[in-house]
Amino acid sequence: MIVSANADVAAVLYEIGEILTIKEDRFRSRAYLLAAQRITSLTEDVRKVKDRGELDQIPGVGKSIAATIAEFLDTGESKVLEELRESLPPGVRQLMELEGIGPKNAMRLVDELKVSSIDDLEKAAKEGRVRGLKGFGEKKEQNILLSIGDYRNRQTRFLLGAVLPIVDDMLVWMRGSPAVIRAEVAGSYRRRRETIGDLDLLVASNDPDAASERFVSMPPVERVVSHGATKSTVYLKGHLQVDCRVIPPEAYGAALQYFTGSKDHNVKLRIIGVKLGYKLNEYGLFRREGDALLASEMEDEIYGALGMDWVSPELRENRGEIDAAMEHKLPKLVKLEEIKGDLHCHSNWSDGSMTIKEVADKARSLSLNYVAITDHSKSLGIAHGLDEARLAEQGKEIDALNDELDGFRVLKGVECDIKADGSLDIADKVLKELDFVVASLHSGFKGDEEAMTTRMIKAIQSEHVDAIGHPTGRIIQKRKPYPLNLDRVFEAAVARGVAMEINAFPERLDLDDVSCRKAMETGVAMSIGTDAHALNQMEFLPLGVSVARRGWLTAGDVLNTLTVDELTRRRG
Ligand code: DGT
Ligand code: CA
Ligand code: CA
Ligand code: ZN
Repeated sequence: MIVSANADVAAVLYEIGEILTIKEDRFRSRAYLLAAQRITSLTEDVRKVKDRGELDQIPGVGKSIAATIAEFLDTGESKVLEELRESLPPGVRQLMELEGIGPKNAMRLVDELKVSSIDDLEKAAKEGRVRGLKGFGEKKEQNILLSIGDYRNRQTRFLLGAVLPIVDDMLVWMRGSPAVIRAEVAGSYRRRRETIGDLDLLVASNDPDAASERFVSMPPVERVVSHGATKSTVYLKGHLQVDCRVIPPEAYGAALQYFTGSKDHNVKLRIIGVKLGYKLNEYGLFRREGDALLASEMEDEIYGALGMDWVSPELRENRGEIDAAMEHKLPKLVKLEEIKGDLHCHSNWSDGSMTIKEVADKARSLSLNYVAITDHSKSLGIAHGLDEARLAEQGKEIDALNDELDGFRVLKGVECDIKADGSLDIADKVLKELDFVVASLHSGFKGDEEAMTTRMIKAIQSEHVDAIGHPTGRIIQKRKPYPLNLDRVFEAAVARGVAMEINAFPERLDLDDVSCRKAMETGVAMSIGTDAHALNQMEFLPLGVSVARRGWLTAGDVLNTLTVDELTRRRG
């Protein structure tokens, strides 16, 4: 069974036809609309027709439309359509972003209602002005409002950490169906971007109807937007959109490659394919002459046939990974299994909700060998920050616990506050006795770049710091990083052997992937910490590892891959 491309091709031709109608290019518009109809009613897969070189023999399909179809089948895009879309007034183009609004209706709405944006249209629909238009009515007006809601939700992105558990459940559900051979989520999720626009679920199946049915009947589905045998879209609770594509098993690797993206990575890959005389699309890698299939079932076969090593999804951002893959010089990315401990964790001694014993047990259940208890220090009054005396007391509890534990170590640490002048709020002689000192900024973010950088560097140069916690202070979608000259910070960190943290808390992921890579290239060591304040937050560790991988880090770049002894020796 091969999924037919007919519906996708027809949709492209139809849209071209409609835009040409608006442009009063009657002759061409009729030709495209007619061709769209022909393709829709074609009983054979249009790709087979193309393979035989007989596209222009389909009634109603001439040479230029055949070329448009061939281009779309090869590249997934159409230059004619792109250019036509570009040529429309901005208001019309914006309205076409709405599900169910094509070029013709968009143009009519703009003309007859004098609206020029989605905001205008929403207002008009709410005031009941849309239903009066010929051929619209109350039902269509309601649908427009629904589409506007969906559009708005598409603009919001979800935190990777919030999406991970949803995906786990979804995959368990899908794999529970006998019709499902493989199920994975591609797109930005597979690349582990810090935020996710929508989920792109790919299912391998020989029974697309059953697989699609399974998908739309998932428990958390709130609304089914569209439901077809090969492509369906739903909204989950909280308005997370999921697109599901059902693919024949023999083309699964090609689809996985295509829909993992990023778009920029794929564009570069296709250019390489063209140079080799190949073409690459969501159905496979083919020889341009004669269309012989070179690879499609497994993703690594596609990269292999292009003369490249398989590229980890986290690297697929067109940031040099393709050249590295061609030269067989991709980094051996750090793996979750190589992480031996969590280097930033709170307890109920400060503002955490768990006892140190609970933290240790949880860390063991996550297959870790150690965990650093890094509670807040005294400046953070609201977090019940610890002073020197309470730190000493906590140390005794940790010693006693370590005596009981076998093959696991709780490290004595602190998340020490960096004061306004860059000094630390715990005495040096106390810090000296600890196993792991994280220093963080928690207030006074208003300084300019020079002031903030100087303050940070002073903290790095203090005697007993091991790592700088959440180095830029950003909160995703909520707070920008404070101004810092990271180049200077990284240089100071290298000089003193101080690590920069990858804070794995979903809202933080700080440093981010790009800065992480820059730090690594400067020679900075990185530490990963969950910053857990509750037991389940210790499960954020994989998020930190994802950032590290997106930052091209290897095990050697990450302190958490060291054993306790190696860590202690490093501290000197
Ligand atoms: P997101 O959803 O905004 O977080 O980001 P992505 O990367 O998941 O983007 P999405 O969902 O629009 O598409 C998933 C992947 O599918 C994308 O990374 C590349 C591929 N793709 C989708 N549409 C196109 C297209 O029109 N042309 C090309 N070349 N690739 C596409
Ligand atoms: Ca996506
Ligand atoms: Ca998508
Ligand atoms: Zn902190």
